[in-house]
Amino acid sequence: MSQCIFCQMVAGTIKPAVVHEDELTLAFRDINPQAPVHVLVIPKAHVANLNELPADAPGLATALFETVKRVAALEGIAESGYRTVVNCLGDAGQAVDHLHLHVLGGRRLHWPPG
Ligand code: D5M
Repeated sequence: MSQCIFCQMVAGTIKPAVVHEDELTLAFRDINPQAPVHVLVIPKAHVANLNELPADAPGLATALFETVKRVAALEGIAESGYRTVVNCLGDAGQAVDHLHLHVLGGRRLHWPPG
């Protein structure tokens, strides 16, 4: 079995609080929310980080952003505004080595991030 915790969610052996699922992507609530809405959007296929997103699979990037938009609508933050963040590798503090897009909203977000 994969050691990757997000792959185990895709496989169903770990059950997150799912917000949306489709053929290519899964969206679930972050276990350590930093805002009233904090959802992670991942590709179902294992991609370690943004650098590894295959250039020959442009549909996957589109699918990820379509899921971000869907999550924002489902969570009621599409009109008020939200932020999408991808942490890539060490200096960004990437903690889980499976590409994930954070969707944050439901409060006024500060800029720049830390
Ligand atoms: O963010 C990794 C994020 O993954 C972090 O915000 C916590 C979240 N996380 C870790 N384990 C879980 C589980 N089991 N359920 C839900 N969310 C989880 P990064 O950008 O890598 O720093």
